[in-house]
Amino acid sequence: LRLEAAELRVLDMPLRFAFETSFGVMRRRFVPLLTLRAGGLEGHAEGVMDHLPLYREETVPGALALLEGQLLPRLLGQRFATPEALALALAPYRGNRMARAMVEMAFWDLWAKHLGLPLWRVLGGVRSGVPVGVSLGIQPDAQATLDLASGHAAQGYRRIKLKIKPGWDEAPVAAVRAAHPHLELTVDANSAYTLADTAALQALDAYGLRYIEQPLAFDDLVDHAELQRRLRTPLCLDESITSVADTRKALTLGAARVINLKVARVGGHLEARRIHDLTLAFGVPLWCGGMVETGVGRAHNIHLSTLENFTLPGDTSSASRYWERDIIHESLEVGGGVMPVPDGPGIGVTLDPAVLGRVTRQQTTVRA
Ligand code: OSB
Ligand code: MG
Repeated sequence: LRLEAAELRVLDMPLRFAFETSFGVMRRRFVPLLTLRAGGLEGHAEGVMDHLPLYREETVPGALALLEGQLLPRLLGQRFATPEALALALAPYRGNRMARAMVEMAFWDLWAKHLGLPLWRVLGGVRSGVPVGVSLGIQPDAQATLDLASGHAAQGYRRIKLKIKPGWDEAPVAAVRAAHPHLELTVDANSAYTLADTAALQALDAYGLRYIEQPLAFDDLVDHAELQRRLRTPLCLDESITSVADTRKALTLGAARVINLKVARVGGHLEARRIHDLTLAFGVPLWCGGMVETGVGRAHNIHLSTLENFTLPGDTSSASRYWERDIIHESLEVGGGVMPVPDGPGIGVTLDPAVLGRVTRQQTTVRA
């Protein structure tokens, strides 16, 4: 496949509700969307970085400058026979994994379309529907948290995850657990705690949580290992895992017993599959995280979630939760706690030009 051209758009996507985490309140997403063209085919992927480096270091302006100014001009005009060949061209570059993932993932979509197969088949997936949970933001009080959790449990979501922060942890967890003794329940702190908060985290041991997600620093493994020794509840790492090397170190240190894998955080599907294979060998379960993606990013996540070791419910909840109108024609909706895997070629979803026209704020074409 000879990469002929690339389109880079920035979409302005207002959320249907404000999503509050320990690091801030998200009301809209500025979504960088990349389209690669080759041989009459198109491949799509979105970036999951934010305008500000609140989750990890990457930013939308940084990614746009890197892609437009450096990466795309170097790649366009070249032929890549496989995703592995493209990955070799990206391999020398350090960090910037969300930006690199945009190119890698768009190429996988192209590649699978070129083969005439759905992406999940090309990746080696083993299921045509994926069990999912839902991530619920910080609410004004415990009653509001309980109402929201009960509503989503009734919709069939297989696991409820509550966002927490120091001073807002045991209260919402206790409220939801009291009403739902058997619900698969987890919490996500997005790096808001330190080892000095050990007692507050130990208090959560009483509620039978499946795991506590990323309590400590985004770039830490050592303190998580220490914290895990002090807790009964398994730790799950999100922000700290950017590569298979990180994963090996985390599992060897005992820093996590569960991994949240986000393909767009680790540089793309090849690195995600290496992490998948490593965790399988370690006997550590995986689940697929989300970054409030549009249908394009969600579709990539869903295809990845079909691999064998994704044994815990992921965060790919229904697109209609976040978006009044998604940018794709197909609807990605959960039924009975299961998200069906799109079965067309590639990621199996197609862009809706009318919606795209309304939400596109910037658009650049880069040619070979
Ligand atoms: O930590 O998993 C996270 C959203 C934005 C940034 C970080 C996270 C999240 C979520 C949302 O939890 C999951 C989703 O995409 O629905
Ligand atoms: Mg998380």
